[in-house]
Amino acid sequence: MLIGAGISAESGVPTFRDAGGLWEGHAVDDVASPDGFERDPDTVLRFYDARRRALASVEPNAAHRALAQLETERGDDLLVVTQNVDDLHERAGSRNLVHMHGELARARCTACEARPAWSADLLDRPPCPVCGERMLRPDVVWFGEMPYGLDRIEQAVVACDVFVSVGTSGQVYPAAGYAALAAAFEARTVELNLESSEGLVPFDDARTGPATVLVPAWVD
Ligand code: BJW
Repeated sequence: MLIGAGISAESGVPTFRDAGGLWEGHAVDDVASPDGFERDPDTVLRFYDARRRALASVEPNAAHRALAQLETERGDDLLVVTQNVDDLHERAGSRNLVHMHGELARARCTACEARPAWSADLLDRPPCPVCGERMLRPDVVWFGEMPYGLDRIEQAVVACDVFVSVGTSGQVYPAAGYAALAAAFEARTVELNLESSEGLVPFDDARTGPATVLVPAWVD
């Protein structure tokens, strides 16, 4: 399953590109690129500190819970690949999970590459618990950076029987290419989204509606 921001929208986590989304008030390059961080680290750290704090007041929804339930039935046959940096899948109970664009709950040290839990607001520049340098940044994947877990993800995509895309606009690569890759390896492809995305190839089955309705129905 490939997951995007749409699955967490009904929990109150804003998407990126929808009306009212996160990118509406920000130039993407300012807050989601290594150059933006170099130019103005405080603005970027404030943006991620605020998003991390906001996570404390949201809860997993029926779509996250349905996927966690599916994992209890299917075990390792189900891999959830999320582009989201929130922790709502874990809080719902999913364990077989890849956060390909990183996690708000972690920081990354640009001095020693440690990925400690994000225990204080980064704007205060806490020292890295491993090397002591004050070089922590959000552990998220910005444009131009390599996403996490690509080998594991690609192995799963080419081997799966069914590829399901949930709540992603399909505009960001390499994730946006996975449905076409799965189709090339003869998987059945399914999209569950509020509005159809315009992918590289059409999905075999495209269902439109809110994730909290579509995902539990699909799992049943
Ligand atoms: C609902 C709903 C409800 C709403 N129910 N649904 C090939 C071609 C062209 C360019 C490239 C290419 N390959 C690489 C690139 C460059 C670049 C890229 O893709 N650029 C494009 C903009 C063109 N990619 C990269 O730089 C990536 N790295 C990379 O490629 O490394 C080299 C490499 C080479 C070869 C192989 C592999 C790698 C890195 C991308 C990093 C993306 N980072 C961000 C920020 C993360 C940190 C943060 O959270 O701040 O990730 S950008 C942002 O977009 C975030 C998201 O994960 C990502 C995807 O967004 P998503 O989830 O799709 O959200 P939205 O808002 O776009 O859509 C919401 C959807 O929900 C909509 O469809 C709604 O309908 C739906 N929805 N409510 C169900 N209730």
